[in-house]
Amino acid sequence: MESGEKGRRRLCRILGVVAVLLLVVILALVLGLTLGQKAPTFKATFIAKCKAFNASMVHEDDCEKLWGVFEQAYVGRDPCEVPMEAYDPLIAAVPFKLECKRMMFWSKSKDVVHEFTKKGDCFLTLENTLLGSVLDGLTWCGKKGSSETFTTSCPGWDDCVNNPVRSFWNRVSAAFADAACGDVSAMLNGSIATPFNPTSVFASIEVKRFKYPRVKSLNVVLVTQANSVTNCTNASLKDLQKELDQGITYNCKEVSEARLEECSSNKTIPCGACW
Ligand code: N1C
Repeated sequence: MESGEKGRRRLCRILGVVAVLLLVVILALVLGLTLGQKAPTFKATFIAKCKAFNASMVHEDDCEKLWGVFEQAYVGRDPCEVPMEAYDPLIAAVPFKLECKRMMFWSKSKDVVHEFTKKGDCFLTLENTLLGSVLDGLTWCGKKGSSETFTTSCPGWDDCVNNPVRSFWNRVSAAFADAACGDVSAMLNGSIATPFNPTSVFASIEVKRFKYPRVKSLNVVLVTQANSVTNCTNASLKDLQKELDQGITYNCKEVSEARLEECSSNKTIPCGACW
């Protein structure tokens, strides 16, 4: 009698242990799957955006190849030790072929400039190029001793200078500015006190790369709102003029955001006639 009771208790104990073990295995599997998905997810996003950019221009294999060149820049490295030169092979793999007169630069005006460029095909920003469109809005980094791409716990823009995202934008912006020629446009934000900020990518990288006579003029479009604090006489814009290579003509025009919206929606306004 007693031994039957003992046997049952033993069975219960064994069943309990088995149940706990099963739970642990299931948990490990689920965790393993979700953690393991992290890297393929970023890669999948990269490939999908690459293919979507211009299906006719970009061959499927090209996107796979490009991914390989891209990840070489930061994978296995300390995420604060990725200099902009790390992206040199990527830039060499995707040369910019652009039309001089249509290039549009910007600073602190990302939403309004893209709202404007996406409607018509007057101007091209870096986000209208393959690399710009694939990586816009993404965060990535590597880790020493790992071959993975991480999308969380990566250093922020100002956490360290040589982080993978900041170095990418610095390098690709430099290449974009090197490709600029003829009459170049830049949309700056008239709602802030310093539309030409020396720490911005536009001021610290792009403007310095505009060289006369390749670049003939820089046309600033200062986007204003009803209560804008800044106009074309702003002190930072004087600094911009001083920065320009001798020979490049400088122009500045205040254009209200409402007027830009009107130009975006009204197709009868010809290209470049908004200001
Ligand atoms: O620092 P910014 O502006 O002056 O940089 C904008 C300038 C543009 O002319 C672009 O050619 O530099 C290029 N550029 C991008 O195209 C771009 N797309 C997305 C620079 N940065 C870019 N980003 C992200 O915006 C980037 O991650 C960084 O954090 C911001 C910089 O925007 P900003 O300060 O308004």
